[in-house]
Amino acid sequence: MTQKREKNIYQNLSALGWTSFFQDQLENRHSDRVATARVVGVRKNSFAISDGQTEWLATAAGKLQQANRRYPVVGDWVLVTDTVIHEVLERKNRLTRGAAGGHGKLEAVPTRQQVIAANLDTVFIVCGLDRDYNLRRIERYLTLVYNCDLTPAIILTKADLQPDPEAFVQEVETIAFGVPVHLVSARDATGLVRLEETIAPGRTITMIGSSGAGKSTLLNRLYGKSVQATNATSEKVGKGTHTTTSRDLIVMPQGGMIIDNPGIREISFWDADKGVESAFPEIERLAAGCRFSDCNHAHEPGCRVLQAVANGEIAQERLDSYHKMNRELTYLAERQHKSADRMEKERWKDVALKIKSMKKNMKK
Ligand SMILES: Nc1nc2c(ncn2[C@@H]2O[C@H](COP(=O)(O)OP(=O)(O)OP(=O)(O)O)[C@@H](O)[C@H]2O)c(=O)[nH]1
Ligand SMILES: [Mg+2]
Ligand SMILES: [Zn+2]
Repeated sequence: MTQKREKNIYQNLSALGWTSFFQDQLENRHSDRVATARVVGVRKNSFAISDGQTEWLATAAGKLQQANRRYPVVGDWVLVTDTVIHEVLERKNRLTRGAAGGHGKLEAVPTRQQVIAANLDTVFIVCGLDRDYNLRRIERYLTLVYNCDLTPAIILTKADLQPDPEAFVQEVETIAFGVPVHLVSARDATGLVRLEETIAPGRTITMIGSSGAGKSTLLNRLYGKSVQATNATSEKVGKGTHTTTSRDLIVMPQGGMIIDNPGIREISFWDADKGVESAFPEIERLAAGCRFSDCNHAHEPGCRVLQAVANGEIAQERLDSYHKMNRELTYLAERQHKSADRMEKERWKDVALKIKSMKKNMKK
């Protein structure tokens, strides 16, 4: 490849978020036949991929189905030959959730992970200021995002539906320490200019939230024309039908990228990396003042957290939510640990059987 052509290619890629983190993974692996592209759409059996100039459809090589291989998700950087993806580069980060779980019950823990999107700079937690608005749900989304070690921003949309939308911002700020809260409307353009400033070139945002929250409408509004289908909230369930059914990465005219996702029904966790600690910093801070260092803030004497609930510094619902998510994550970690243990045991059983049969064969 000529140096000039190579330079052009990487300029196009960097507009799509390509950085040295990915470039370094290509060391000593140069081949003219292999192209680098980003997954910008996930369809049933194929992927839309882009190199910043052209977009085309590709399929994943069969070997990527193996359990120990990364399977492409939206936002991934991949190596392709023509229309076959044969490698997914290491991810800078990823947003995951538990899949195939039950309905929020402890015993129905998710059994596998679902990677929603990869290589993200910010996660927009989108919440409509209609029936969608729910402080506890926002807390749960925050915990999900922090569990994946990602950076959240809260987008309160449909501001036009409320006579005093600022009151919602204030309430959300009491549970979202240091997290930017944006009040927007796709109807009357409230807050759009400020929100646009966060869509910087080369940066990737992903939007999560309930179905009908207004994610796609907001994206269209920011884009300046309709690029994603939207739909009226379903009257029957009040939660909206799933209008967006695939995950798409849209390159915005502002230069950044936004990934639109289908609405989430059940917010199940999978990764468990300090999510609760980060989502409930004020409780963690107070806990340092409890008499016992292993205080559970349930009924222990000298508990600073319970004292804060009693005198109104912290809402009882907030503490309940803290306890609930902690229990869930502990249970999840135990389950994951157990299944890892079981897999290890099965692997050794396999090895032992092989040795046994080898010995038998040697005796023959
Ligand atoms: N009044 C008002 N309605 C809005 C606003 N944004 C979205 N809506 C309406 O909310 C409904 C749902 O919007 P969508 O953008 O399709 O919601 P979504 O979050 O993409 O939903 P899924 O794709 O199912 O996850 C539509 O009827 C929109 O017109 C807003 O700012 N104000
Ligand atoms: Mg949508
Ligand atoms: Zn305590």
